[in-house]
Amino acid sequence: MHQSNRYLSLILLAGFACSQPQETTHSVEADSTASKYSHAPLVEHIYTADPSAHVFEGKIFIYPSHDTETEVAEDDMGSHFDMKDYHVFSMERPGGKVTDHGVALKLEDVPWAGRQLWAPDAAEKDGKYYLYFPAKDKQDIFKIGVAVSDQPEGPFKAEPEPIDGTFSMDPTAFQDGDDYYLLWGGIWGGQLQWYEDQKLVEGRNGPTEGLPAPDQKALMPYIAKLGDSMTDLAEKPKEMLILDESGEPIKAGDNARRFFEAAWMHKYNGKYYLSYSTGDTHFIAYAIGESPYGPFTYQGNVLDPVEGWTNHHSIVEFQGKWYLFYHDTQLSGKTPLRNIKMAELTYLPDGKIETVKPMK
Ligand code: FUB
Repeated sequence: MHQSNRYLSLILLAGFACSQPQETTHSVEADSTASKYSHAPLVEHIYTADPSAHVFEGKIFIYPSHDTETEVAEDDMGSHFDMKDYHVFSMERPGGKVTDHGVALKLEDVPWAGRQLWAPDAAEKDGKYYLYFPAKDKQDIFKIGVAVSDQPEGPFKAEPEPIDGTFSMDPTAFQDGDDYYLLWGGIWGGQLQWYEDQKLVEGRNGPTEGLPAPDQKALMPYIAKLGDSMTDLAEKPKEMLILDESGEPIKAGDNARRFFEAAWMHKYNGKYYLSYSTGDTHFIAYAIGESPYGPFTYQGNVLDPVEGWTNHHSIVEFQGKWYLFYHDTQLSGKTPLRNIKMAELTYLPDGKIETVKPMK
């Protein structure tokens, strides 16, 4: 399709998608042989990013960010990721139709939020669905909110306040039997470096102020058990320690292995896999632990760098196979206008993950 025609269709379809479910078919296998990309975008009618996938009601549901064109200039705080709503997607099977269920939550319907609806995630408990999402509050500080629905696709109703005790962004909900956990955090634009002992240090500014020196322990993600209501934390958040092969915490200057943002957790063969973006080195790395709290030992990469600055993912099991969801910028060539993709994930006999190559 000619680029300007494609752009026009995107605008028209984006407007239409607000009121009508959209359907599109995709392949989980390689993109066409002529393409340099290993996988095709799941949807093309709107820009999507940060896909968090779960199996609810026997289907795969995807909770991504919704990227849109913005006038906001790019900076190291991610101001150009200026998202204003969420759409939820579902598919009955990998390779099948992808349904866009339309707008699930809008910024204007979140009483405490000021701007930037970043990467969300979702959980189900006792037939209710919980959407966990980060947004900057009216003071421009990231907090994590929760919104509730009776259906996996929403619409979701936001709680009036952010979840007490949360800070920074990129929440992930992890279910382990009857226990549910929330993990989160991110440096630079994610503001984690502005906190000491989980308290905001007044006056810290920008992407690097507050970061540890390169030879010091890196900042790590946080985790807390969710309360019975799923809308609060049941305990004080704990740091999730990521160690190197000698049992030493990964250092802040170890940019190819240290935690940056986009934590995800899944369980495979009784072990807890913590995966995350390394940010400025653009990998999705992973580390394995014996408990959801860690400590975790660094293992390698789940996903090599994608086209575009950010890398973000989720991992889910569906009908006995494992899948990686991620994004790149194939449709736009622009960092803030991303598109979600999926790929099959392979475990080696020793429990390691075969690194997914997003480009051929
Ligand atoms: O989509 C906005 C931000 O970009 C996410 O919260 C980060 O993980 C990165 O993907």
